[in-house]
Amino acid sequence: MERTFLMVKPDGVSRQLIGEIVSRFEKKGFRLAGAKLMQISDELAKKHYAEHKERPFFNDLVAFITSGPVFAMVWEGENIIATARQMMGKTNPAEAAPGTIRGDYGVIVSKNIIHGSDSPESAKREISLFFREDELISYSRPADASIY
Ligand code: RTP
Ligand code: MG
Repeated sequence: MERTFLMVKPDGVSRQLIGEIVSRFEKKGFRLAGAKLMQISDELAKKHYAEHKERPFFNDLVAFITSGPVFAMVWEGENIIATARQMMGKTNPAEAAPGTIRGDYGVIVSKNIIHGSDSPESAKREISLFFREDELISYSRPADASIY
């Protein structure tokens, strides 16, 4: 089963959206494999966003993601990496469709509520940055028989 890394950013935690966001993925039919509220260190933030290190907004991005607690999660399900990105909506909430998380709750690009892995390679890398293997649980639920 495919896994992805999702994270409610400090603005989403502050806006009290953890439950709403978890609920959307749960209702969709995806399965939570691991989760934790955590304060990201400067070092972890720079690793996580390494692909953006030459961008003008990199320092602001690192400062923002370390500015308060985040809710880090691993979810699993068929085609979850691409589907979760669709559920999140476009990077800039101003362009994100209504019905998506960013479209419904975000206003500006630097405070866009949620992070999600953008490819299988990113998912693998990000999951291992944030979680130890023994923090992730594989299990099945009665509902899985109705979802698949
Ligand atoms: P994320 O990595 O957070 O899930 O977001 P994403 O894939 O949709 O967007 P990405 O291109 O990876 O950008 C990472 C985060 O950088 C911030 N950003 N700011 N000021 C700007 O022009 C700008 N552009 C991007 C956003 O918060 C974005 O989520
Ligand atoms: Mg990204």
